[in-house]
Amino acid sequence: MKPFDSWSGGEPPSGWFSLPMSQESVDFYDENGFIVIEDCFSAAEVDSYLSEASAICQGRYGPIPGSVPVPGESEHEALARHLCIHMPNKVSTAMQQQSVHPNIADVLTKLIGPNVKCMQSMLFIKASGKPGQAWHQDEAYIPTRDRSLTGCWLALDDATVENGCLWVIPGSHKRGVLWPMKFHADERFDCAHESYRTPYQDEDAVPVEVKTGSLVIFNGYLLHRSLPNRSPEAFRRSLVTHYMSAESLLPWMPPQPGQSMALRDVRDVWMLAGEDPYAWKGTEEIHSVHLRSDGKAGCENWT
Ligand SMILES: O=C(O)CCC(=O)C(=O)O
Repeated sequence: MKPFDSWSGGEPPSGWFSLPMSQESVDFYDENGFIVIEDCFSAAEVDSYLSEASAICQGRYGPIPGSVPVPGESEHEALARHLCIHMPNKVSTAMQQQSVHPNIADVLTKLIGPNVKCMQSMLFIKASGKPGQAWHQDEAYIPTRDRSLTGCWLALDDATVENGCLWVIPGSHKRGVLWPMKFHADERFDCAHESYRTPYQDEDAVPVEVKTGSLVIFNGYLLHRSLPNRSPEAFRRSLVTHYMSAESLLPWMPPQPGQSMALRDVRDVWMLAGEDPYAWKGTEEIHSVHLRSDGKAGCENWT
């Protein structure tokens, strides 16, 4: 399998991959840090997640802190008020079930190992004019210790360069280096911080244009970003879930006083596949559904 940048013709690959996972797709992932599985979810499944997205944005599953419903607003207007909702699985049974879908299990048990747990979901609505997210590595947000963090990005609409698809730097996961992050003032991007001091240029990136129902799978060390939605009216909706090996502890938050940093293990997790070697610890409900800011308010510098 050749690395992405040695494909001839300068065109993005047209075929991507499909289920069941082939050795070729595993090799492509190892080399490039991402793969696309086309038709991973059916049209009916995608429609059900879109209905759930509307219900969540309209407040039909209860209030989302920071989201204020406008009396009489249309479904379109309710959606358009939101850039990204974190942890929609905490209020939507369908989205919780999506996070443990057998097709995701089929893919991730081949990429991560037999025992895989999930710790996060995010629903991007990204209406026309809404910003993208600057260059980053997901591992800088979710530390997994063994570098097993893997993102699964499900396209609920066709994702194009115009409406703000993902861009990735193929192979940027391979060094295993976590680059520093800082606040940025770039209006193209939301509040999330930006990786810097990396050895890569914007020109090294490729767009990941995918059809509805495709799943983009990417390594937690892969540098990726998205640009604003420049289409006149289309949404660019996606459902993103994050996974890691169940053997690895998840030090996502600082330890309590008296707790060891080395043994810190956030247990707001659920199993995708296999066995949880730490099942004896039980699980906890820490996170709840919440909004991501689409502006710069509250952003601070950190490295
Ligand atoms: O979908 C986007 O616009 C950004 C998603 C992303 O960067 C992520 O899920 O880590």
